[in-house]
Amino acid sequence: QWCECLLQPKESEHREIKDLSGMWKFRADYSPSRDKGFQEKWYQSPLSQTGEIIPMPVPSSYNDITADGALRDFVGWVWYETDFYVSKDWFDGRNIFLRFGSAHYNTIVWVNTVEVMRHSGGHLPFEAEVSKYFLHGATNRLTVAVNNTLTPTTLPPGTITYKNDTSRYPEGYFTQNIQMDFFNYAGIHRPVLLYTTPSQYISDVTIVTRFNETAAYIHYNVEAQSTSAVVVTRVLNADGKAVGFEKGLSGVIVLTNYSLWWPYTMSNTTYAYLYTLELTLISSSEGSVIDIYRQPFGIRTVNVTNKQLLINNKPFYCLGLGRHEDSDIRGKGVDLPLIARDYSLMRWLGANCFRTSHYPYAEEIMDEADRFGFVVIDECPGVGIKSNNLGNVSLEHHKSVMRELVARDKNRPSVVMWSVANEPVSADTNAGPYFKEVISTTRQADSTRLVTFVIGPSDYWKDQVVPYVDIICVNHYYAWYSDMGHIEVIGLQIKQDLDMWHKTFNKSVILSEYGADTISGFHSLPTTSFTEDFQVDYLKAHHTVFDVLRNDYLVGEMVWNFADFMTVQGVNRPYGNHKGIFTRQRQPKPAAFTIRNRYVSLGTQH
Ligand code: BDP
Repeated sequence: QWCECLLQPKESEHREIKDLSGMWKFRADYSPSRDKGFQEKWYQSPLSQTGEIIPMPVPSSYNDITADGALRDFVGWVWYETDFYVSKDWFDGRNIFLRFGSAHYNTIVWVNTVEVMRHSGGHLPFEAEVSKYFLHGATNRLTVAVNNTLTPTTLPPGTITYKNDTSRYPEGYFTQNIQMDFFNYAGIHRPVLLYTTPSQYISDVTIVTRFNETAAYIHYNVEAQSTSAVVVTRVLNADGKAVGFEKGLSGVIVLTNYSLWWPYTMSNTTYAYLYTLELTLISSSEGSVIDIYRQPFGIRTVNVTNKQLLINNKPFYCLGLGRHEDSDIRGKGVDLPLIARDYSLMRWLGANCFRTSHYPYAEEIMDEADRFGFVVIDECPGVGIKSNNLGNVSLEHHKSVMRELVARDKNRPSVVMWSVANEPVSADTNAGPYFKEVISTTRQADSTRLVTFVIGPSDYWKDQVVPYVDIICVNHYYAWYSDMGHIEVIGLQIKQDLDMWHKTFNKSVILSEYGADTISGFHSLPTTSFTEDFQVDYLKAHHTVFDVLRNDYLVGEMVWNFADFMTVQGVNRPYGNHKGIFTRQRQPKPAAFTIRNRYVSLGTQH
């Protein structure tokens, strides 16, 4: 019913976009079974006629909008509704796609009471062609039901526990146990768009680039929904000037004069050069233009050796960050001021890399990574996978999520690596065959990038999955989750462990997480855990050992985390995880200056 959404909606002379984002109507289904909305068919009448509604912004998580604790912790179906008009010009036979940037987690969509699509998975787009459901001369009603329940076969996985002892728990009491360290924010998280295409149109393009001393080669492959039309392709440089030309659904455009897409550095102003591939669909009988789509791309390659990560054949050292889509009030909802602020701060830090821990980030975020030259490890929501999550249903879903992720991000120069999971049970004997298949599916979808997963607390001699990856990513919390406060063990323990991962598998290593919870405003001398002073000492102790290892096999370091973020309630989570070098409001802790000093000085050496 829904497609593996390919092209990002873009306006052109032949395409229009109508953004349906705004204040929608909203109702959570608090009935014990959570299915009153389906029994009473809330999609058949205006939501306001079914019961009490509240205003709900789209995009946003719904959890932190109100003062209602039941809504914050809600598990089950919530209902959204909005009304809109469709312009009379749009009833001329063109396609009208209804596209959600993402909704968490299971979604069902009705247009004027007719179900038009369903989607499962929280962080990727989905769409359907819906023109035949729209009314002319009347308002159109869009109804959306979203369910955030995580199960052993969802990504991320979770479980529900029912407490039936009525002497201790109220009737119907249950908890959702999530296997990840971030709040299960839910709702319509990304913009909802209507966009049009002509009835014959360009539906996909894949661009792969390579280069040598004399030329760059732009391989492209277009899919067009047309029986007769031809495609004309032009390469436009960053000034919009045409520098290359080709005809046909696929081909190679050769540029003898070209600029590469380089990662961001403060000292070099020629980073992140972007071209545009302009695709024009032309009617072969009349010669008239039917459709135009413009796809940005960069010329860059990525390779790895046992001791180097190579971008454009030059060693790249990742000065990186683990991140989250997370902020006050809006939760995981797309927020452009926040996105702009985060990039401004990451550039101020001198960072050049981040991982989309622990799920695909909004396209609005990825666009800026392409534009600013941030190198991205693009992670799927495979976070917290345990032994009971390695079955066939999970595997099939995991594979289709990887295909959807590749379909969305395959033309982004920023993305150099796919991460299929964060801290799964990689020593489990079933993890080997499971991840072998997930990784090979990912490679089939895209053979031009590296594939990895991120290792949690695990032993190199037991691991079943590292043999299948291109690069080893390891998370470490020495002197935090073990030997707490003992900074003097960090250098020894990290070196010992990373050396063994490298020696055992003979692959390059990225230290993909290290960090310490730090409550803004806490101080102590001598330093002790949770204080701002300790966080500085803790990070610096890592840097001493990174400086030894980066001359060998270490190809990147990524501090956990860019900013404080919300989690479930827990005895070690005082209003969330506080390992940010910025607060949740994006103001610096002293550690931000420590990282900045380091990244700026290392960045200028490259
Ligand atoms: C790591 C997880 C990350 C957590 C972090 C922590 O990958 O999601 O937030 O630990 O405990 O193991 O802060």
